[in-house]
Amino acid sequence: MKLKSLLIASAMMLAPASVMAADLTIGFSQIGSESGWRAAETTVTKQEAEKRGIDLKFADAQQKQENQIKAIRSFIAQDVDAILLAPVVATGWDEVLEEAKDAEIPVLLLDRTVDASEDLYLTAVTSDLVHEGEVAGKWLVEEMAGKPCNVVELQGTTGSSPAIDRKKGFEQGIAGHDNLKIIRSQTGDFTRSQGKVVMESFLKAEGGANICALYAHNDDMAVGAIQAIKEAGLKPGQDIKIVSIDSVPDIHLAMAAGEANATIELTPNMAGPALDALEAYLSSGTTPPKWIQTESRLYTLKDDNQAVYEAKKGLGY
Ligand code: GZL
Repeated sequence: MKLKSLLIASAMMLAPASVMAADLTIGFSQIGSESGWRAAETTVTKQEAEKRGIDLKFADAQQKQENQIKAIRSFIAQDVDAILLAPVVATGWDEVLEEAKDAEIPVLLLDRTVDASEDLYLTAVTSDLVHEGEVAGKWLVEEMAGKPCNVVELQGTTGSSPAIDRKKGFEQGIAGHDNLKIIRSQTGDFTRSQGKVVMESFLKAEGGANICALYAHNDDMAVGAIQAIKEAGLKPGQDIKIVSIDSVPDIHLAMAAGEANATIELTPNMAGPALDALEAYLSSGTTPPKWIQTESRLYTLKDDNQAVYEAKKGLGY
């Protein structure tokens, strides 16, 4: 543990638990607000920091990696005690993470990973993104029960770890089931608007009758695609089956109406486990595992989706 962390640790060990985190100033470089899930993650992160009396410096990168790098450099200049980073893409972080390491400022990754040496971050709090894609694929295998099905795929942000891993997982999930064929796959950048635009292009290119299912890397793109499917005169959830990921309120509203079929839940609370790990590291030198995995669960039409919608709608999405 570096001198700076040692000094914080000794100060925190002398402080009563109630003020342990109160002295911390933490920088949070957030990707932006591209989806309902992202908005919820921001809300929950601010709540988790407030609960701990942490002074959170928030920076919205508007989906741009250069803005995240600028924010991290600003946090280093302010000599914050730690940095939370939700990395928009997986590559291009080595230099700025080295700068944070040289400044003895621990970096904790939220909801996405980076292609960089593990010694450049304290821990990554994410779901198993490959597993999420696999669950979606296996759901479709069961749903189609051997019947032929042409699948179109709305990928997340190009170069992001969820887009890479959810695509890989879905392909693993349908492997060996030749009745399922991915006929179109393109990024919708995790947004509703792009999800609608790209689904319109799929429908134009293929014709609705040739598309049996949509796999969207997040619910927001699926909600946008539902609009496109309706405008094409087709019934989403029936003419075209829809499976996506996040479990935001609006996908449960669509499922309650039979307009979507399945979603895999991603918790927006990545910050809670991250801040717990940070406090243990700073107060008693407990080094966390490099990966803290959050749980995922599948929701289908068998669930009470109206009740799930009601339960989730006030949670910052
Ligand atoms: C996945 C997360 C993704 C969400 C999207 O861990 O990074 O980013 O699934 C969000 O809704 O845009």
